[in-house]
Amino acid sequence: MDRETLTAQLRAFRDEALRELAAARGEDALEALDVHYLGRRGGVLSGLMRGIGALPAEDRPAVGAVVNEIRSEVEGALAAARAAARADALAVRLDHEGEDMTAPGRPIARGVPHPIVETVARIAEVFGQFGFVTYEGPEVESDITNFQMLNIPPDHPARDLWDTLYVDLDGGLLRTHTSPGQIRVMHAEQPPIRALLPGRCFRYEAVDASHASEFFQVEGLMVDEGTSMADLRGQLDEFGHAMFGRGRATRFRPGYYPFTEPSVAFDIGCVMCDGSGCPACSRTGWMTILGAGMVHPVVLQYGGIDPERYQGFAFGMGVERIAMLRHGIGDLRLFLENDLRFLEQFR
Ligand code: 2U9
Repeated sequence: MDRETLTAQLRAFRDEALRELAAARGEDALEALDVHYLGRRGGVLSGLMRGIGALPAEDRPAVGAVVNEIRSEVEGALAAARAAARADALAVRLDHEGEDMTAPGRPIARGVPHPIVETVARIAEVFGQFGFVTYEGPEVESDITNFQMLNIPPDHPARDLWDTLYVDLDGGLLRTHTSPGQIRVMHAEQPPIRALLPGRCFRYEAVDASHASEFFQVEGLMVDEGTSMADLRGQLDEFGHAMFGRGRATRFRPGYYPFTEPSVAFDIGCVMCDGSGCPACSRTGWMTILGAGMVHPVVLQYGGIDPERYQGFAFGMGVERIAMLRHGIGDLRLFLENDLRFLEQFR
């Protein structure tokens, strides 16, 4: 190998490499050409450089200078081609990914209050106008707070009114009504008390269209000096009219609860037939919407309140029943199924 031949081969290498670089498309293709022509091991230029060792010593510096010149020329062309390829790729990406500012927005799905939540809110609004304040109590209570302090001693026949679910924890049970919360309020507050207790309650039930093992209750409790049955009658009357219409008939009937004495059932004129009698009201023309009464003196005492000085009334209602009557819903299991076709009707 002589100097002229090697120099000619180097120039041919340069011309070919520059041609290939100019024709290459994409960063991957440029990477392959980089390895092929300039790779330290096995690259075309490395192979040519081995020829330098075979030249006479006086020729080597001149050929070495040619090698350096050609290497930097090819490296420069490669860097420029890489920059151009990156710019092309970015332009293509932006072309595909660019935001279309004229596209319509994606709708944001908005929820609706569950009909039970909405009904509780409406009940709280009506009684809120009489000064009732909403409290909440725990769902796990004890035999003492759920029964004994409400004048329902162990082994008393009244226990049969509540089929109770017990939990494996310190004799706990799932509250069968929100009444134990009222006991807590009496201990926490001084009269006058006007407390509203909404919440989930639990009973061991055979489930059907009008029974579930979990349901919502709202209870009210008023304690003050001189509170009477007339106050109860007036406030429930107003409640019945606010919830079911101004022209609605209302009535008290005698009832029984261990924690109130006397006790009553509060009825409204049937929402289906307006009082003339139909299957929905068993042809009586009346529907019971809640129970109530004057708080039993023993229960006041359990709440730390002196029954010689204070009187109180209490009432309790099943929220599902109120919601069903207000919206014409025939099966209370619908409230628990989370079926959007049902729930969206309350938007
Ligand atoms: C205290 C004292 C008395 C709450 C009351 C009722 C009558 C009543 C039922 C209605 C339908 C329960 O959901 S239901 O099954 N409740 O009829 N509740 S008086 O009396 C109380 C509460 C707390 C300290």
